[in-house]
Amino acid sequence: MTDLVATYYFRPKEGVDPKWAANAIAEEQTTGTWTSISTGTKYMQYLDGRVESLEKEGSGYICEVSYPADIFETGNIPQYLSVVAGNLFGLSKIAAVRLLDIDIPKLLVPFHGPRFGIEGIREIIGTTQSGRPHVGTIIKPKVGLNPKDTAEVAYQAAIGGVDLIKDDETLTNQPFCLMEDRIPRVMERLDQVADDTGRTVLYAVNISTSGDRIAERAEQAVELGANMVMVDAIVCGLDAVRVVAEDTRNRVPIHVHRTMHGAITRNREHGIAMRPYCRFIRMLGGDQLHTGTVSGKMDHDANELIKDNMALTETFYGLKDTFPVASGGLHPGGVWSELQTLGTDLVLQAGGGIHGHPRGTAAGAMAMRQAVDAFMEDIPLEVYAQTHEELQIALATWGRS
Ligand code: RUB
Repeated sequence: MTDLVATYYFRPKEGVDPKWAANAIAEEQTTGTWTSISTGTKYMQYLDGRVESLEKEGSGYICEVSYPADIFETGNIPQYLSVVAGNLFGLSKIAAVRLLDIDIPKLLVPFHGPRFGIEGIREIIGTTQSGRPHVGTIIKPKVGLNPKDTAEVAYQAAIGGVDLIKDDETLTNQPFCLMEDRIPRVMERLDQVADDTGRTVLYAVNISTSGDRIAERAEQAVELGANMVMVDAIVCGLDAVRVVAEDTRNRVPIHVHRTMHGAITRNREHGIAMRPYCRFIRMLGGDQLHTGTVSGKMDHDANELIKDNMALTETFYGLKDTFPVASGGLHPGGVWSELQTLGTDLVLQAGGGIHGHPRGTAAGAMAMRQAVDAFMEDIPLEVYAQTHEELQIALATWGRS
């Protein structure tokens, strides 16, 4: 296969022929425009987009459009996006259009993918044998803690049993919590946990910033001791993931958050589904990626989510897997549904669902781990909770979801 095939859902406006609409997408994104032009030559025809299929779907249609590999500048992700997800969203005769998926040929994937992947991260945490899901937390409140208090919250979560601690998306390097102070303090407390328990806990430092500074910021974070970095791939631009992944000074896994994605992915008829993002972020080198929960606070479609996670883990040109992260309103009472639906190669990440535990952060982390243990031992949550107080309190506080 040398073409990139993009699958779109679209709904034409009343009276508009769906075949015309599908062709309009293929032409707008390749060699055509709204009228015939005198500047076209026969040579450009090899760059034409083609409608490969068109089928009715609900109140709209699904079409596959193939784009010849030659239209792409190999490795230029902004340019890839301009072709498969460019002007088409604004065509006035098409009421709604959503990019559902992309099938990308190998020659357009000159990337190394995740450096660590699921396997590499499991090795760091020590869960290769058990294969248990990882538990993570987002420091809460999102912003407002100083470096010392951030480190204390991180310590409590780590001692309670989380595998991963991360900054929230709006915390970067503000004066009230500078990286140069925050990172050493958090890492010192995590080292203490390692000394006391023998467990390594990752700290994903949010290095999201302007494109010309992000590699330097990743390096700074790693020099200060960070053992993971976090990139907000949508607000930074997807290519930021590649910049950090390919920087040889960055030797730590990359946690990819997707703040702002709801503006693009949420509408089932218009925008871009999460699937193409999963494929892009995996090839660009994201070691972990938020894809959503089935029980949490964010809108989701379980069928899409299952396949999104598959896109991160199925065979793909020899690249390593990306670890899917379930996050957003997660708490111990939701753990069972997450694992039953999404499997155990999953990072279960809870902010409020840990720090909101009536007995505090450490107890919240313990409750999350107990919920995971219950699932892994196939003991119903309520039964397991009878002998695990932290879980019992969590279930009494938030119930099951
Ligand atoms: C979760 C949180 C994350 C969201 C993002 O906090 O702050 O940023 O999970 O979700 P809490 P997604 O656990 O308190 O809800 O990446 O799925 O959009």
